[in-house]
Amino acid sequence: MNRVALESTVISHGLPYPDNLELAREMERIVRRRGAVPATVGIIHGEPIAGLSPRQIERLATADAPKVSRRDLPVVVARELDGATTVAATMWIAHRAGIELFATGGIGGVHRSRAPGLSADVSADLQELAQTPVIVVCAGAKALLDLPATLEYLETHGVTVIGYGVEEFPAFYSRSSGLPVDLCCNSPQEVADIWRAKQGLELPGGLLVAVPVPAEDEIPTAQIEPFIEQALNDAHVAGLRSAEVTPYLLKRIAELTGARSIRSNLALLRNNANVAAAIAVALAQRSEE
Ligand code: PSU
Ligand code: MN
Repeated sequence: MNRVALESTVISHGLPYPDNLELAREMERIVRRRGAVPATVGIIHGEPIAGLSPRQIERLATADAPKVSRRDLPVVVARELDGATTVAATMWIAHRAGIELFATGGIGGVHRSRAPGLSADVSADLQELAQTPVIVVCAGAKALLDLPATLEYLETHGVTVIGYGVEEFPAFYSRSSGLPVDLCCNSPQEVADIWRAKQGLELPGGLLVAVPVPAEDEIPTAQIEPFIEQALNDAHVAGLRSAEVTPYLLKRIAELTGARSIRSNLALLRNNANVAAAIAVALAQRSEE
């Protein structure tokens, strides 16, 4: 089955309306055009759904749905609430629905630590990659995170990190981070081979495919870094904790960088939908052989 999961936290919390709704629809169109089947994931009235209807997508794009990561799943289900799923929660729901591919923008990671003695804020996305068998296609992770620590965490937990056409881990708005990936794949078939090998070995967990933002929409590191510093400082001053941190930082960076960061964000999401769909099609062909 060549289905591709798409997440909903990016719709509800990652992009402003109406860009978010337009993008959610466009990612589905891109996946279809490539010959795969889109399944936008979210929670409606306490029901986890892999394959939201257009009306349900519109609802998550316009209503103030809470951000739902793994630990929040039982709460929104018990209380019959709507929820916008993070990478972690989307992976879990996608896997239960039998979906192997998932396209997103940026994954969560290990945050840069702000104060000595304060324990690190580590996204549940990383732990999910360690245990749930889904291929996650992303543009790396934002440089507001501690990228070296994020990659170390993935290594410790046995998650192979593939650079799609690149040798360096991309940093979301920027194509490079100075940090090497585990290997470079240049085609969807190569990724499919590694996935099938992983399954053959019965290794648990997912695979991370990092695709750099298209060159024309890149914001180079030197240009984005001052804004990241500013956003981190503001978050520190505001005293944010836990699940509030990432949405706050994303919103603040978008405010500070304006239309340019949104354009970059939209471009990489579309690109990732394309790559994920191509891998889904390659996997389906392998299964037929
Ligand atoms: N990074 C981005 N855009 C996003 C997110 C992260 O550049 O939209 C969202 C994703 O849904 C991701 C979540 O799974 O934030 C991570 O949140 P936390 O760090 O609280 O685990
Ligand atoms: Mn966190």
